[in-house]
Amino acid sequence: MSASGETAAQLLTQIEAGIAAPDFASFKQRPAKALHSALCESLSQHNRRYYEQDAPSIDDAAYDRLFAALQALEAAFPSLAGVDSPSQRVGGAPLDKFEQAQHLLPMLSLDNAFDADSLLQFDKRIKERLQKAGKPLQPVYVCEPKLDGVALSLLYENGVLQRAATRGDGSVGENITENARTIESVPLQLAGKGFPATLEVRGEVVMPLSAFNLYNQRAEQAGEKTLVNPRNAAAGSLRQLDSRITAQRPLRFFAYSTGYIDDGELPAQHSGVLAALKRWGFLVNEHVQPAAAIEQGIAYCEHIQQLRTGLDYAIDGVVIKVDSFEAQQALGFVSRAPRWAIAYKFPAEEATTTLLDIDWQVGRTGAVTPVAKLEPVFVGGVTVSNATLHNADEIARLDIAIGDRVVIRRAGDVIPQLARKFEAGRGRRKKPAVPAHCPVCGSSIERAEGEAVMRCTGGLLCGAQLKESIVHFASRKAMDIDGLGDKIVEQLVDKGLVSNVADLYSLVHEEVSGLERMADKSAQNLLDALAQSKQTTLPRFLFALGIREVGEATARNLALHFASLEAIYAADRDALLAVDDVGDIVASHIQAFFANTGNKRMIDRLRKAGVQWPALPQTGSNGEAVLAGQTWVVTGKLESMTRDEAKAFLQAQGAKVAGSVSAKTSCVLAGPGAGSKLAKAQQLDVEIIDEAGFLQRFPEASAS
Ligand code: JCF
Repeated sequence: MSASGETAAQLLTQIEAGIAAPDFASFKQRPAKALHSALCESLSQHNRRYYEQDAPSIDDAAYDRLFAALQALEAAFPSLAGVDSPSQRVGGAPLDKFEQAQHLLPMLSLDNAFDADSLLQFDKRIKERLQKAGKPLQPVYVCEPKLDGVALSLLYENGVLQRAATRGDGSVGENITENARTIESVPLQLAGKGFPATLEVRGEVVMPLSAFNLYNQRAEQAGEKTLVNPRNAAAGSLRQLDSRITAQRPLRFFAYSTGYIDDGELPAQHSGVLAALKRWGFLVNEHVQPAAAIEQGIAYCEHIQQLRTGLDYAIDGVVIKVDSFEAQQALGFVSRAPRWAIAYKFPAEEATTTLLDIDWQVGRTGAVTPVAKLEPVFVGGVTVSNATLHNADEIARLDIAIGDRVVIRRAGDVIPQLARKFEAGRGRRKKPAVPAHCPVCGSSIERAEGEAVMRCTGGLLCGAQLKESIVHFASRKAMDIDGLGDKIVEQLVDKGLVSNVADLYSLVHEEVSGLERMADKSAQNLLDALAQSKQTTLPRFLFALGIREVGEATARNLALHFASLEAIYAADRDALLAVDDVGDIVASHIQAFFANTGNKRMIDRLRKAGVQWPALPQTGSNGEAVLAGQTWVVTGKLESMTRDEAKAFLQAQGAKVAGSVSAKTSCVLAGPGAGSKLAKAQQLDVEIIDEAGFLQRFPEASAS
């Protein structure tokens, strides 16, 4: 009962109707708590009705009244706001960028199986290994639908959500905590008891199909941008710098496993962990089932495939795991994929349509690739009007001609493929001609002996190669120039404003604002983004250069190995081959790139324009990273960098960074507010260093 004698339910109805504006300050604790629960429950229900069922039962004004009441109640009783409340999920001020987040245990990937036979082999391998390890031979499996969304790792300390991170490369992801907080099925505070003090929870974020369809229907009516497919919708929503936008996207988090834990225990089986996760407040997929033998697992795959079209979320297969953690441990890993789990992928969906034409597209490195232009056809959840044909040999192999009926195949997120000819067109069939000259710049096309790829010899004089290389240069993992997408690049090149990436940095306001669909404000934003991008890192810069076969990982290895661009210039073939990931072919591409005077001039111009990066740490005289073999723990608040930045720096020096202190810890970097970890370090007599001491020892840390 409240101060005025109403029950929570009655009060709620009155607030919703706008006839009661209670003075919460006069409430006692108990009725306040009861009303708080009722408000939370009601707001969640209305969210679901609005976003997923398209059946709102109240208008926006009534919803706003309920929300305002919740906020006022929490202002009067701040202790209520700490628990799982919709008020904690509205999103906050936009971020400039996402910080890096180091996973305490790597996020795993899964090996794939495409048929029952591969599942039988999986089972056989497991039994053989278990036998060698002296473990019971008949493993129990756990099967679950494989959600087609975005992987997320949640870190809880003492039951409170500390951080949410995307998978990234499996070791380091992006810190998207503010966005994850807006997802109702992400507990801000764990329920129940018995969870480890430190707990990483892994799972998948999806946008329910009903919510996705509804979102697009509403966006279309409002003349706004629609979302491409539910997976992209989930990924795009999680990557918003403005969490208030994420808060308006109907996302759902399903937990499927744990990562690092400390100070606590988990059940001895995967199925037990899933049950525990449910008790702690997570959604766990309702179709999870044990299988006493692999044959049951295979039957499960067929069963789920039947269910697939009736589900309200996208799935692309089934995950089968060994239930016992003891057996999992005995089985171990091959690189990042566990031997104790496998992803059965559903067969690709196919559809028949007509081949209208063949286009030849020129990529960043000059590769000329045929693309089939198709009569639009709906397959695998999207409408497809282009399909890749890989190369000219593929056209011959498929024996296709314009006007033929062809089968299109699309699996998951991959580019649609032209699988085979279904039926030849009538009359004299027009066989596609293979061009001898670049369709964009007219330069001759070369095809190396024994290679399938045809290449335009125009280099950066070819408009297509130039455009693609600028788009690559500006891309998120390269120079990260926000707002420099393909439409803008197209205009910049076509107008002759940019004929080299270095030209980007001499663009002026009038030139940019003169482009189509470029308001004054966006022009300034682009110039600001260009200016900002000048402060970069060596790995990003190397990747941005677009050297053939030098992807993000190779660029990072090169940077860490040589520590400076000058050292890479100076490296001979053997020196290059000593880098992880660099083989003969990559080494040749790197040497050819830096031997080219045009490339050198471009790099000089970029550096003159102010493109720079902090010096990288030198490796020790033995060539090993300075902190190789050490384990560090970072805790408390830091001033000159975030904890994640400190962790990334330590890792770049070769240290392992752990989430908890043990006797094996080499050193603890502790800022103000460090709690139990600091105490434990003192107790174990582990070296402790404060931020000032850390910066004295590693002055370069504050710049990285
Ligand atoms: O649903 C998924 N996409 C999914 C991915 C489910 C799982 O149980 C997974 C996973 C990726 C890795 N388990 C692992 C170990």
